[in-house]
Amino acid sequence: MRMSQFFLPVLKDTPAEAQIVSHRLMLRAGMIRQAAAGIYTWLPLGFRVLKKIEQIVREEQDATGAQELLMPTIQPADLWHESGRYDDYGQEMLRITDRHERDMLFGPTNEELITDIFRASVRSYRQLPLNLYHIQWKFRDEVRPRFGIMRGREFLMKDNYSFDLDKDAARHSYNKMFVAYLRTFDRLGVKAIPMVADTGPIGGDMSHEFIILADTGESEVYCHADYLDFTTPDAATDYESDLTPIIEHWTSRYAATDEKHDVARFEAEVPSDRRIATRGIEVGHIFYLGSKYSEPMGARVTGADGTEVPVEMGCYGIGVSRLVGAIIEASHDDDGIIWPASVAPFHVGLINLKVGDADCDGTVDDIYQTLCGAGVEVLLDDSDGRAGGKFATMDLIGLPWQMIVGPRGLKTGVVEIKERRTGARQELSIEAAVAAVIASAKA
Ligand code: 5CA
Repeated sequence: MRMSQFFLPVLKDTPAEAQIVSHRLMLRAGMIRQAAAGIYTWLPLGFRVLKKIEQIVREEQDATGAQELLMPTIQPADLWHESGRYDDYGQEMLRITDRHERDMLFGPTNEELITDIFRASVRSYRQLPLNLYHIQWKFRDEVRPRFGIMRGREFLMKDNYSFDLDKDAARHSYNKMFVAYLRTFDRLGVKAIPMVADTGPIGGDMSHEFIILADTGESEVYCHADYLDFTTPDAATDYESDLTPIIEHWTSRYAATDEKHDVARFEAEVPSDRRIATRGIEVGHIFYLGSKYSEPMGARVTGADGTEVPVEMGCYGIGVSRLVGAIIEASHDDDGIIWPASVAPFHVGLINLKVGDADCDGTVDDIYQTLCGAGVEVLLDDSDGRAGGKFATMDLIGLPWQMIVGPRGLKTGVVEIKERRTGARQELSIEAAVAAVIASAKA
């Protein structure tokens, strides 16, 4: 992509309304634009990151055997009367009346709709286990939308729903998602710690929140420092095998959110130099629901012995749009964002220091073609600006690599590459620089 053609409305000044660094950087880097409180447009740079995150989330869901579908954003109120949540949900629910005076709502979550889909076609234990998910916009009319997309009113969520015949099978489905979440967050380049959590308006009697530690997080959290060094289950994990040992390991130390915090246990179980008491960002939340929805909504299945029972359910959410902000909170410096390679909007920023100079233009064009041909995503700064401004913009938008081509270097056949994360710079021949960037993109 050539910057001259790319819609990248970066801001020079720090927007006054943004209280936390990720919100400031997203506005400054031209990733989002507010449409109304808690409602945002995703501009091209931000949208590329959102799509990358979504794709990693999808791949790790699919690896468990879960199937993707797409439910609508607008739901009929009738289903929510059946579960009893229409009245319980309160003012967070955006209620809509259509032209026929029918009560509708913009979905804040999808337990009712998925249970309705399930009960319409599944009757027998032979059709279980079943695991369905979608990645869809939600609306919650939050009292205090804040921190940009971090606590939005409209936000993108991956929500998965599991259906099993009995508690043991439901526990296995829960464990699968637990492992998939560890893998997902690891691939996104962040450390998310599973913590015992409160179930809130979703319900059920067991849940874990996946929390990224950050001072700017909204939740108060307490955990053992050992979690920071735990190893993530690898890609070869067999989801049909017994996952209990992995879950036992990952729940072997104290980790709880504020609502579930037990000071006495924390002090007894965690040595004082290993205690982490800080704030965190909730990027995922998994729930064992039991029959909370299947019972009132009549989602029943017949077991092998012919008896009919309400299906055992679980639900599993990931805040896809929140993750964009959470990753920035975890990975930035004074100059801007530092994207983990897996979610970076482009892999390399190619800077032409002297647009109009035949040698620079020709070399930059050749490098651009070679990198694109090798499947590397390149943002080519072909603008006519000053070098300082170009460097500042590249640092701000945080691509993992920069390749800088200027007339002075070209006299001796060299260009410079810079790794954004470390700031390390190297002068290399054009071929070596191109090879290094291609190798880093394949790593
Ligand atoms: N139905 C369940 C999961 S399938 C559910 O709705 N769970 S939740 O309420 O915990 O939300 C799931 C995830 O969505 C949260 O962990 C969080 O990462 C994200 N999320 C929740 N509210 C917001 C919000 N207002 N803005 C951005 N992300 C949010």
